[in-house]
Amino acid sequence: RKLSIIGAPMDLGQNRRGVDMGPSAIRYAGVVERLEQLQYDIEDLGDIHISQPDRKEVIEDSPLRNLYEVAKGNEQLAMTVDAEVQKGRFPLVLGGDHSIAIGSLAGVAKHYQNLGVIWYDAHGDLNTSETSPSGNIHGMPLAVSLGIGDERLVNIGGYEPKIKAENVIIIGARSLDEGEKELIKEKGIKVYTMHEIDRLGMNKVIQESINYLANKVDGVHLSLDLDGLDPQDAPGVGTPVMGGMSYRESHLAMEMLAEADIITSAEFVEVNPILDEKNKTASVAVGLMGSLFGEKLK
Ligand code: DIR
Ligand code: MN
Ligand code: MN
Ligand code: MN
Repeated sequence: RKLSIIGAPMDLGQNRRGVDMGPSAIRYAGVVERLEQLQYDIEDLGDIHISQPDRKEVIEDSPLRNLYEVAKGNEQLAMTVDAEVQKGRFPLVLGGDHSIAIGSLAGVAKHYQNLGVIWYDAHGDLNTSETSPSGNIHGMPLAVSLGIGDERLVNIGGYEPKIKAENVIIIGARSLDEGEKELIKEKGIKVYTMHEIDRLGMNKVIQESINYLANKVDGVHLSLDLDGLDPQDAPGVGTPVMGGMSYRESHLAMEMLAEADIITSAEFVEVNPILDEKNKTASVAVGLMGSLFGEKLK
């Protein structure tokens, strides 16, 4: 099994500095060593380049903060991810803020007819420039990947849409904006909010999710935002929301996905070491990767 690690040190999709150091924090927490123990052929490709906005020209002509730099970084990421998938390697992308899912999915989705997506997050990331309360692109990548939003983001990688609404599952939502709720209804997107997770339990939620995608998709991308976890377990994130999925619920989810052997690409995003407690959140991320890549099955 071949795995390529790609760092995406992006912090321009939101307004808290430090999440660009996420890839370093995750490497420092031992991601390569941890996954090497699982008999993976691992190549760490290092970080893609993110250009910084020109501070002399503060262009506020768009409700999308840092649109040009976010788009450029994601074009770069899409090319890198595409090349790894082409080589038959599993792309594991380390964020960076969640706007990098635009590039990951642009690189991956062209290799599939029906790519499934599991979006593990406190948020829906289904905003557009019209519905966004913040102008932050990290609140938009799922909408963009569905082909909804600014063309300069939607067309990254040279095609659209990347994914279909019926192949998406959101898990852990507890902070959805009005426009996001409308889009979920309109598109019939499958969502397990914290309410459903409390009622059904994570075991049932993941079983149902696997069944929902089975016979429908030819690959599944896992997009895991660390703020999906409860802030007690993952404090180093830019937009924490109380009442999240626990450390154990999250491990169970990863273990079940490993057992089902359905995940074909993944990203772990929003680790911000500046807001963290002694790199705890990066360590949690690495532990979850261990479970996702089959530690329990070994
Ligand atoms: C909010 C926050 N819905 C926004 N989104 C976040 O700005 O669009 N996504 N934090 O991860
Ligand atoms: Mn290709
Ligand atoms: Mn997110
Ligand atoms: Mn989030």
